[in-house]
Amino acid sequence: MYVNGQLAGRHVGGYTAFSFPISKFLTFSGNKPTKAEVVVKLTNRYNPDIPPLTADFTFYGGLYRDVYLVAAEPVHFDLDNHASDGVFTTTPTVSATAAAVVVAGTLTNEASTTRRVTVLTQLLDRTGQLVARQQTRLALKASQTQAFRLALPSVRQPHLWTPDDPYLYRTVTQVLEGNTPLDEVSSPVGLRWFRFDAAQGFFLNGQPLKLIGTNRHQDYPGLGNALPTALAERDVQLLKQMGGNFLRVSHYPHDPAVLAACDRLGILASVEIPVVNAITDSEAFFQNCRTMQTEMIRQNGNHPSVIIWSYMNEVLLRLPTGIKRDNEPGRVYLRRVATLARQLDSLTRREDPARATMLVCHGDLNLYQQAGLTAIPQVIGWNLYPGWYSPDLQGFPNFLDRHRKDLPDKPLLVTEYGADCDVRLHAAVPKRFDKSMEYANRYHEFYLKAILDRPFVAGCAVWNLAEFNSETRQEAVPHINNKSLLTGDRQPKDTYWFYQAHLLRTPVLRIGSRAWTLRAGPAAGPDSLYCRQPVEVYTNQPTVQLQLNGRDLGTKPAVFGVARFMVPFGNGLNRLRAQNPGQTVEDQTDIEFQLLPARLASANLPFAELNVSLGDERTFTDAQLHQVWVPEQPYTPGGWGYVGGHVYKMPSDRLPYGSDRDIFGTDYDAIYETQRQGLKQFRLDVPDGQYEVTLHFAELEAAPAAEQLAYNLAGEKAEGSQAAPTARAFTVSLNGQPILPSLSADTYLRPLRATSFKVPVTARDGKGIIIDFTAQAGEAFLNGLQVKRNY
Ligand code: GCB
Repeated sequence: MYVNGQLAGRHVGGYTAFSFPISKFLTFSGNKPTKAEVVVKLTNRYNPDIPPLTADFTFYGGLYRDVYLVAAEPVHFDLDNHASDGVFTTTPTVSATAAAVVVAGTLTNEASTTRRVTVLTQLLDRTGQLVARQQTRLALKASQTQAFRLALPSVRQPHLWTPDDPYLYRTVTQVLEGNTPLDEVSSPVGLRWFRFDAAQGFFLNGQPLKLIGTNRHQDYPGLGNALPTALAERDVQLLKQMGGNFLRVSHYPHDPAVLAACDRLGILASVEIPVVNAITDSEAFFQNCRTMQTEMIRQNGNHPSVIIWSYMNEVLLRLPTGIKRDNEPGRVYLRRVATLARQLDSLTRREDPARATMLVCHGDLNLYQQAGLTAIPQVIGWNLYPGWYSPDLQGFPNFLDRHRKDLPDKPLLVTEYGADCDVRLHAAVPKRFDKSMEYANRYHEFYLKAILDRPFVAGCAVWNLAEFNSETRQEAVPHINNKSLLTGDRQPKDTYWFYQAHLLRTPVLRIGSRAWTLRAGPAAGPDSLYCRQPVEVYTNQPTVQLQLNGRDLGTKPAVFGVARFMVPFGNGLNRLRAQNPGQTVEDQTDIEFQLLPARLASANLPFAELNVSLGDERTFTDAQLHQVWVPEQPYTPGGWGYVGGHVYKMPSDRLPYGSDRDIFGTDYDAIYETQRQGLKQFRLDVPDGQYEVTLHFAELEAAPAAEQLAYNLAGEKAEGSQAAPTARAFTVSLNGQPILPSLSADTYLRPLRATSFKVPVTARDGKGIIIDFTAQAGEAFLNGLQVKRNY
């Protein structure tokens, strides 16, 4: 930062506050400073000495939090202590009958004469009544700084702070010269005590309390990291409304408004510095980590919501190039990581003995043990994704039980778990990595049960509260990580209601599918006028009764918070109403259903449009265009479907079908990421009339030339190999007319790029629409097909 052209100070790191004294750069007219120019220069260029080095979130830049100009009297509380308040309130002992409150800090005299002052601390209750006070007199010589420590008289019968009753006292600490206040700092005070127990979990104020909540990133669509504080506070409120009591502030300290909201709303919090995936073995990196940890603690330590300081996230996930867990450089690297962890852990315990230290690991227990990391912190956090990144959900409880056995003295938190959830995608038979809402629902049901069944698990934090930007991700929505309970614009997914049903004690009854109110599906049979699809109701009531357009669909028991119904949806508006038998709580939602005729020439249900995602098992709802894409099906006479071919599957053990590569030139990646290869025909036995056919293609089998990422802040190239485009050529004809005579890499099929063609067609003589695919080289393919009847 420069003031009037002179360097005032430098700060390293993008997630903690910094402050610089600027008085000496100012010019004065009398005792008023004349106009000054303050210039802040920032860079987010990759620097191996500054964490984070890599991570699954976008490293934005700029000054994105509040900036203050602080004007102080010559005698003031310390302004140069790592951008902290300079005054620290602690509660060394708290019980149900008495609480000790201590206020400590440093006073500075920048005047040229000795000043005699009083430092006075008052503890006030929520209504502003004085509870206790303490003061001390100090004489500060010119340019002297002096520490003070004021132990307030014990608070009798304290009103304890809990998630249900987050009662806040506050300290107001003043420097007075005679009766004139020169400076004042206040802090929230929550009187509570806690402990972690390896066998029994977490205790608050002597009572067991399962910590359940989420992680959060500071991210919002269209704003990046530059969130107004109101949005940061809203996130904490949404967590509270879900019934959560825990927030892992990941993977770096957030705006102070977040912890202030946690204090007010009764959310316990863990905060960490951004050491993610790997370290650099340099003194500068180690020093920067220590400074960040110190800044984090001093800037946030006054928040009673904080119970954990953490300092590494999955630090062994990405071993640097050439380093293997069992070679000599690997052993050296692991020792250095452990050295850094020990430094940060003991620094934290020194700085703040009242909070627990935590190190967060990915699910490779052997590796963290081998490195000696599991022995260092007071609590171990595990980020566990069995059933997502690895095949079997059962791996999750197995891992927890293994921790209990192998590390019997170490308290544990499940610091992350989650599954991608794209609210546009729905699967009748959900599969791992299909990104459907239904798979995420199953995943969370399984995980929460395993967590609740194990008292030794102190708590858990879902990854993540809301969707967030991650530039290098290539998913159904590229650059977005959607393992979350809320969409980017903070609309609840079904999983949010699921947790609410488990966590709130007030009656909860919510029809799920809030993000799936536009649906489509085929009629159950040639003369049928309905299609059965699932609807889930999230509740803490024993049973749920559901009505469809006023008609009773029966009563179902809620099993682990969910009552499941198969609803016969008719074409058009379907009003669902759910209630508990006592009718004390109810919910209602409208679902618009586009019923597709089983027989396309049906007079009862005239054909209007069909949108098909080939090689896909999911439906895709496009809220913007008000269209629903249905999964492919084989052709049957009278109906529609493909003839021949097979589902494309990228060589990956995770994806059940399709690809997860970013498809360029479209926002409909999910449609273009799946395809049917080798198909011969697509037929629709539509009645005679005038139609419009749109065919969608994207070559999935070759990687594109590396494209520069929009936020390529690390200077890395886009991921992916430079494989040559697949040799393929095919023609497409429509009702016997060649419409696309030469589709190949030389014409339109550029790798991972969306291409579509819209063609008018007349169906006549009862022959419907027949699209023929003829391969000259390789296999023909089709990703999506839309057919609309014009008249
Ligand atoms: C993790 C990381 C987190 C990622 C998450 C994911 O383990 O700690 O930063 O975003 O997994 O979605 O893969």
